[in-house]
Amino acid sequence: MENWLNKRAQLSPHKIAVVYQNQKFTFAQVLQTVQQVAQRLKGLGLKPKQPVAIFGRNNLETYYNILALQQLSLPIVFLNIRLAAVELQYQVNNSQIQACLVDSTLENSAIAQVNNLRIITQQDLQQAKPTFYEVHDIESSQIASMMYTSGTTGHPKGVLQTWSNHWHSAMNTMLNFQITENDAWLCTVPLFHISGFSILLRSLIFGITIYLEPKFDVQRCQHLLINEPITIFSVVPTMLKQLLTSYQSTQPYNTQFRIMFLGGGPIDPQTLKLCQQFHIPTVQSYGMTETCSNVVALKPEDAVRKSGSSGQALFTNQIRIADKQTIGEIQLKSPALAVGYWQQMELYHSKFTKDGWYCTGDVGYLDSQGYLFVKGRLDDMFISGGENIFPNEVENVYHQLSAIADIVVTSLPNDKYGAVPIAYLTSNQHSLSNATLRAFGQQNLAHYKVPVEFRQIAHFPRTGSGKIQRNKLRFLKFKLL
Ligand code: S0N
Ligand code: AMP
Ligand code: MG
Ligand code: MG
Repeated sequence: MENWLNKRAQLSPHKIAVVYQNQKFTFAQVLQTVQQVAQRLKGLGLKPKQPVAIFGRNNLETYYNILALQQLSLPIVFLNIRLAAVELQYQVNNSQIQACLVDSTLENSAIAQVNNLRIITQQDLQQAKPTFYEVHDIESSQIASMMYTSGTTGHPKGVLQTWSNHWHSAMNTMLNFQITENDAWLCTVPLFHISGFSILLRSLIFGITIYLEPKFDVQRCQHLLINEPITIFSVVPTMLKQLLTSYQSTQPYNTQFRIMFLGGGPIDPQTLKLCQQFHIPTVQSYGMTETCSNVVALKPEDAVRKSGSSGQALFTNQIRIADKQTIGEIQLKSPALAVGYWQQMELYHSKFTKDGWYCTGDVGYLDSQGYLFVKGRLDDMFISGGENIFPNEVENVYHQLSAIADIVVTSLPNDKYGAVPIAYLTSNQHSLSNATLRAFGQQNLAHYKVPVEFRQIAHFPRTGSGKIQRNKLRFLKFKLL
């Protein structure tokens, strides 16, 4: 295949590719700028094939940097800008990136504390000598991007997403949503997550406009949805809920708006009901980094009739419940399924059944028409505002403190984020305080992973074999630190 941006700029040069802070750029203009950035990157001596990281907010710099790396056929490692320096250090070491492109708002953030990393700032780019490069065709089986995901054991793993994976994901999404060139997509979800990056790729493939926003600002989004010809908006539950709280006092959205595309975590029935009351066309979906965005989604026309369901497997995907149980682990097959974990192929293969189905770790059931209902997780992972939290990762950080004898992190329901982490701990020291424990967490973890409460208990309830009984924790008497 030809490079997607180059192809798109040939097919629809005058179409608006991106709108950012009211500035509009056509695909032809985007290509021109991206070529300049790519020439400068070439001038900085980037080597072929070795991955390069992006550390950026949703802004034009990040947008152009991503597309410029694609001009140079370099695999992109997307780093989550909320991570702490130690977490970034692991991913930087593990991914063997040759450099990291940092946007100008983040130069003094955690990324600056990472060792052995070649950082390329926007200023470095501006000072670089433009150098000729050749655009190569896209090889479908090549790695386009890599995004880290944690697990119940071990370190985060780099999910390897190929061009073919992204292509299939986009095609399935197009078939389901019947996307045409008249669509326009609001993107406030991070480009470093598949929720956001997939929008950028769809824009290239379908020739549609992205409204790119640096952060999720409720009033700003309402304004855009009312006044701009936006037709689709990707949201996680916390974003949808925040939109609903101010919806009644706003005008209705523009008449072309047709899909509030909801994914990234569980949603409560009350919120879906409110969407119906307000006539907000909310379409639930189920997907993950490993499947390069949604693999299962409702059809827009089913949104109300099948409210609560995440929908059917998209055209080239298959889902089943493990061992033909009524409710059990969700397993799937999809050409959008990532091809591995970076340098941990054995671990990746261990996630498949003997007959080749990918085990998601999620639990659900299918109704008689094949509609999926997601009910929970097999492990302790939970989601806060669209970000995954693996309790063991947080516990391991706190185990470094000798004052803590034992610690267990669990989720507490939260109106805004769906859930937030809290910790139960045992300690023989009196000096521990919420403030010091939170400060320690914030040094070592992304802030959304830091427990909001620390509950000191006398001892942990355990099974005969000594395993902590997590389900009994919430009934214990505790002292709030
Ligand atoms: C919820 C968001 C928007 C909050 O960000 P905001 O308001 O910009 O926060 P900040 O101003 O930076 O920080 C303020 C304080 O809030 C804390 N904080 C920030 N985020 C969270 C959070 N998630 N949970 C808890 N606390 C949070 C900060 O730490 C700060 O406090 P202090 O000062 O103490 O540091 C933001 O978190 C956000 O954008 N979330 C969404 C992320 C996302 O997109 N997740 C999806 C990942 N999954 C996938 O991509 C697969 C699913 C998928 O592809 C998909 C998903 C949705 C829709 C469509 C699809 C699709 O299939 O295409
Ligand atoms: P990530 O690893 O960040 O890509 O997050 C993917 C995870 O989000 C899935 O494995 C699920 O646990 C969760 N998730 C995604 N969609 C839904 C949904 N519709 N309902 C419940 N959980 C979901
Ligand atoms: Mg995951
Ligand atoms: Mg905020």
